[in-house]
Amino acid sequence: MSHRDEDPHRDDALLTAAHALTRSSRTVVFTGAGVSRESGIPTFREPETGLWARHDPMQLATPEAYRRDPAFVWSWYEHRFGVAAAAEPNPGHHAIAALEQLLPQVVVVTQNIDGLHQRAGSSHVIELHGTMHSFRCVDGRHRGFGWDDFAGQEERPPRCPECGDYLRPEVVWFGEGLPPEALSAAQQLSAGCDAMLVVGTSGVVYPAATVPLIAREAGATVIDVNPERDALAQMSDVFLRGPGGEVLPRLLAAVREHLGA
Ligand code: BJW
Repeated sequence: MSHRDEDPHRDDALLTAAHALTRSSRTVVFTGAGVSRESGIPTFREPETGLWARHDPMQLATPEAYRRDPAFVWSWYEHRFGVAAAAEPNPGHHAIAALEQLLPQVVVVTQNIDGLHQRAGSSHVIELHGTMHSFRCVDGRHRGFGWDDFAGQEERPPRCPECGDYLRPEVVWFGEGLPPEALSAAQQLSAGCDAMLVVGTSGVVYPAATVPLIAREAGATVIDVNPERDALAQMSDVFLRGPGGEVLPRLLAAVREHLGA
């Protein structure tokens, strides 16, 4: 397919994307922080508003940082989890969930930890960077604790109910491996999909960033939705410029129209 780089308000780019989706038997939706931006959750790398514009990732998102100052890192996550828990899925999340009702197989592969795809109704979600809803002790011997498991504790970070060591969120920090089953499922699905819808990621964090590259290499049609034209837009077949909460409902409507649904 020839490369498209067009305003989504011009019908041809949107229709090209909708046609690719309606022809697709296996579709992967690959998302990053941008898909949750319109829910009020900050992204990481955007100038001025991104989390890394105000905080040094090496002081907050590494196992070394947690060892050095667990109370500081915990308080930052507790704040972010509060913001995410109060947030609601936006029209972009809802449009992605609605695609499941229209296309034969849709799997969401997300780098986000906020759980908003699941709350919007997506039923098959692979979380590459973990989740804010689960905690483990620092050496990983005891896993799967929820907020209720330490609700009665005053100490921060809270202690593991099994071994008394500090708990930490089950998220993936820099230098840590991704959950192997999640990564391998994401890579296999990407290698076997017909279309990949990429939404709101800068595509600079590896190995997650290989997901659209694998799909592209395997011959899938890659559609990128982003307000900024970055490197992922360059390698995609169709670039729909704009925020996910605006572009995705329009894309959904075009898919519905094409299917007569
Ligand atoms: C909108 C929008 C709207 C705005 N609508 N869009 C190869 C090359 C180079 C480096 C490496 C490499 N391989 C590994 C590395 C090192 C490192 C890495 O990638 N570094 C690079 C950054 C240089 N990777 C790692 O360390 C990974 N681990 C690893 O490789 O381990 C090896 C190992 C193997 C085996 C055993 C042991 C070790 C781990 C990476 C973990 C990343 N973790 C974080 C934090 C997660 C927890 C938390 O949330 O706190 O994950 S960092 C952060 O970046 C977070 C995100 O998931 C991730 C990606 O960010 P994302 O989603 O792309 O956000 P942004 O802000 O970058 O972009 C937002 C986009 O949205 C922009 O494009 C906007 O324009 C757009 N947007 N509004 C749509 N409304």
